[in-house]
Amino acid sequence: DGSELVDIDNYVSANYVKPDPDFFGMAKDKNVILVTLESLQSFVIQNDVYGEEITPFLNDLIGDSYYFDQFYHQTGQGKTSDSEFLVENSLYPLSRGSVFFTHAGNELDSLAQNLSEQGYYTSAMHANNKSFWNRDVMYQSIGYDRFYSAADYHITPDNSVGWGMKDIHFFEQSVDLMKEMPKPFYTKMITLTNHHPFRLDEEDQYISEYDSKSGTLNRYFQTVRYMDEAVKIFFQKLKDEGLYDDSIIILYGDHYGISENHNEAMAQYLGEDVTPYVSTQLQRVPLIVHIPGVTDKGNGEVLSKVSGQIDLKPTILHLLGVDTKNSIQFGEDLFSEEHNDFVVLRDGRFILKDYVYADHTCYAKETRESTDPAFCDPFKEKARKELEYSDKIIYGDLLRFYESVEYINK
Ligand code: GP9
Ligand code: MN
Repeated sequence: DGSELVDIDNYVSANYVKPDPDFFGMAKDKNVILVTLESLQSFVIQNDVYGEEITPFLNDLIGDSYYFDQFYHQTGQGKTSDSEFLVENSLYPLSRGSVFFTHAGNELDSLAQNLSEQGYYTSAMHANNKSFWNRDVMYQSIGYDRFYSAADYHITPDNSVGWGMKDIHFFEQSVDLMKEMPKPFYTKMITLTNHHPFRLDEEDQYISEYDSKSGTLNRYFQTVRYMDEAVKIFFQKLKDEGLYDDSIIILYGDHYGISENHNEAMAQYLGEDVTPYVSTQLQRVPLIVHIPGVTDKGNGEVLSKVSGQIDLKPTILHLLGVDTKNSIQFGEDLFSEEHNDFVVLRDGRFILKDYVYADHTCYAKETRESTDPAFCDPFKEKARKELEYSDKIIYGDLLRFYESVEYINK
């Protein structure tokens, strides 16, 4: 009957952070282009392989954007689909499996639905088979007006590699599709080339391979470099086609690309052992919020707020001037002055401003060594509760009862 939702609603309401009036509505009525960058981790940003920049375009773009350098992925086994779930709903994914498969019929209060109510045309764009990750089913619950999948793209052996269409072609064809969309639109694009096992045609290799015992890590830098080139071409095409000025572009990494199986090679690249502390810090993924007319022309800023994918939904809605006070959400607006430096990963690890809790140990960021557990202890219960409440919503399909809970509280 939804009585369980009352407790959760109270918890969420108590944790609501109010938007900064300078940011609220800053991008009102602009198109929203959300770009999911496959397997992109933060450690490659402003970094190099044998002197060659790995992400030259993104490095420049960061200077023209709000860049969040302490932003974490919070995905589990559902990988890309988990990141989509987090961003659309500001709920945690599940500890096992993918919500996209296990609870595809749930009632949601998604970003797409919220934007539809504001008159936006909403869609997802991904040049893969529509049923991968059960997207064709789950996207109906999320409520997109349209899913541009493999069938909507011109895919040939020539413009494909590995998993499917190469990102450069994906971005080019997507801009052509965007031109036809009713305005304003919200679209979520999902790239594909920078995916394990990170294979590229020779002509697409802009930098040389790394040299370690892990072929995966060695090739990863090259496919990241290719994806960077694709994003550069995408921005140019948005400008050429007149879509750039009326849009905001938000790019984020979906999850790690290099698993713990490659710790030895990673240690060689990083020049330090991959301890549980380092491994947790490697779960950072880039978040770049680019707002033409605001952050471009060198007006960017690096924001070191400890945050995660769960924070994106309220952040985006507030930028567009949409209130989220009555939403069931676990994230906090990243531009709010009240945003808390706290993020919970799906496996229960959590990160604070000065501490990292991993492997049942409290680490100090300053020393990168274990420290007095008392620094982490007060947050254990909050981390546990967040995951538990979010799980309850999913398992009980509790958002079905949301309208009535709102009624009870009034
Ligand atoms: C597949 C793509 C990759 O369509 O989203 O999925 P992943 O393996 O990264 O979850
Ligand atoms: Mn992925």
